[in-house]
Formats: sequence, structure tokens, C-alpha cells
Amino acid sequence: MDASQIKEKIGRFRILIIGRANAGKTTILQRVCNTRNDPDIFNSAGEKIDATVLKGSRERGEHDIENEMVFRSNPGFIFHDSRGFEAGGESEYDKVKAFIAGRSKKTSIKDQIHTIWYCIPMDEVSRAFTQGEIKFFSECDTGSIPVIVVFTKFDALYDVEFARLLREGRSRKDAKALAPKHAEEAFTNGPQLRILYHSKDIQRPPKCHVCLPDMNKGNANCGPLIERTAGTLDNGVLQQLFVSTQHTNLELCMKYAVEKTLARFIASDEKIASEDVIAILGSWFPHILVRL
Ligand SMILES: Nc1nc2c(ncn2[C@@H]2O[C@H](COP(=O)(O)OP(=O)(O)O)[C@@H](O)[C@H]2O)c(=O)[nH]1
Ligand SMILES: [Mg+2]
Repeated sequence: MDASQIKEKIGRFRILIIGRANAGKTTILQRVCNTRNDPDIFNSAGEKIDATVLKGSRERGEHDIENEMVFRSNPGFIFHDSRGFEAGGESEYDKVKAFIAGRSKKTSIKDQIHTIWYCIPMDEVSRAFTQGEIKFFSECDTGSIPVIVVFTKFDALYDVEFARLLREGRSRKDAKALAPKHAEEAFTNGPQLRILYHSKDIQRPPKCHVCLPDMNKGNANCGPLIERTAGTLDNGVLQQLFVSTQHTNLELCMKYAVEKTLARFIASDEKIASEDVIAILGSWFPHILVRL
């Protein structure tokens, strides 16, 4: 299938993002779509919710999981946002579970959820998983939808290590330079990953995780999340849709075009016209490039 056939058949890439309030969800979606603007929000009937009448994200309906959020800068993505399960959030858990189950039953791939990003912020004092998070990863059946845990605000751990290095007598310059590496090491050996992947309570661990620091800064890089997401999709058509929909990482488009498609042509004896090769390789790239 070429890019336009994929878009016609599947439509747009649909992502459910879950996380506590202030976990950094909206910030990530803005980075992924290369914008600082707010998304347009549509209800499940496809009607646009008028943001000029309603103020505040809750009133604007951003946290009704059924609603679709679409950024004008990249309408190829549809996002559903859930506030996660804070203390006593039983009903939100049920809502998320029902939403995932309901969407999984949809016969058209267009209406299904293609990926779940579960955000866990690193700037909270305890840095432990909430009960709701534990419940999600022990009980919630996401079927074939890949779940990626996103440890957001990872720079908060840099700050912790920076302070520790200063206490150990390092200069400010050294402490600043060393903090990220130390933070990553401490995190790799720390309790979060052990619990997530090795605890007997966690029956349904995520496919993988990614750590995102400084998403609120000007030079924010959401590349690792894009790469991981592409890597977890085992449906080739969905993978192609995702890679060609994201506009932030051209290198990834090249990588998939070469590894998944060009390598196959080179290995086969078939004679293929060069314009066909170009068209097929082009289907890994953002639509705008294909049209050029
Ligand atoms: N330090 C830090 N702050 C962040 C990061 N990402 C987002 N923030 C800030 O955290 C706050 C909440 O972010 P937001 O995206 O609105 O969270 P949401 O409620 O989950 O949608 C905002 O003030 C952001 O600027 C990050 O990676 N590091
Ligand atoms: Mg938000």
C-alpha cells in the first residue's frame, strides 16, 4: 500500500495518553506535533467543542477520554487524553478500561487505539507508583495495543543528582555536566523499573519505557518517544502510518524506508522500475514530501 492508500484505509494514527494532572501530557503532544498551540477538541459525534465559550482544560473537555484532540499543525494524529487515576480514581480507571475495551472491539482499524502512552512524572516527592498505576499495569487488558511508559519531567532527577554531587564536593560546573549520566544510572538501577518489569504484582508490564527530560524547553526532543513507538508497532501498515505521520524525525523515516523497504528490493532479483521504488520508499515519509 502506498501512503495515500494507507491513510484512506486506516485514517489517522490514534493515541491514548494517560497520566496524572500535570504529568506533562499536553506538553508532549505539542512537541510531537511541533506546535505551542492548543488542540481542537471534537466530541465523539465529531462536533467541534467551542473553546471560546468554555475556559480551562477540564471545561474544554480535554479530559473526557471519548473526545478527540487534534492539533492543526499535524492533523494526522488523533489523541485521547485521560487524567489518569489519582487517589480514589476508581471511576476513571473503569472509564479508561471500558474505553480501551470498547475501542478494541471496533471492527474498523480506523476507530481502534493504535498506541497508549502512559505518563509517569518524575518530579513528585515520592516518585512511587500510585495505586491507580499499579492497578492499570496489573489488571488492565490492553489486548494488542502497545503500551509505552513515559517517565516525564526526567530533568527533576538531574536536579536531585546535581544537588548530591555538590554535597560530595564537586564544582557546580562538574556537577551540572555529570548529573544527567548519574541520574540515568540511578534510575536504571532504581525501584521504578524493577517494580514495572519484575514485580509479581505487575501482570501486564508495558512493552517498553522512555525517559523524557525538559519537554517544556525550547530545544525539547521527543525523538526517543517517536523511535520507541515506531519500534513497538508490530503491524507493518500501522508502523508505516505512524512513521509517515510524525514530522519531527526525518531520520526515522529514512531508517525505515531503507531497512524495511529498500533492503528488500536489493535482496530480491525482481526488476522494479525506479519510479515504483521512489513511490514505495516515499510512503514512509510525511505526506507533504510524497506530493513534492
Ligand atoms: N521540568 C519540566 N517541566 C515540564 C516538563 N514537561 C512539562 N512540564 C511542565 O509541567 C506543567 C504541566 O504540563 P502539562 O503538559 O500541562 O501537563 P498535563 O496536565 O499532563 O497535560 C507545565 O507547567 C509544563 O511546562 C518537563 O519535561 N520538565
Ligand atoms: Mg493537559
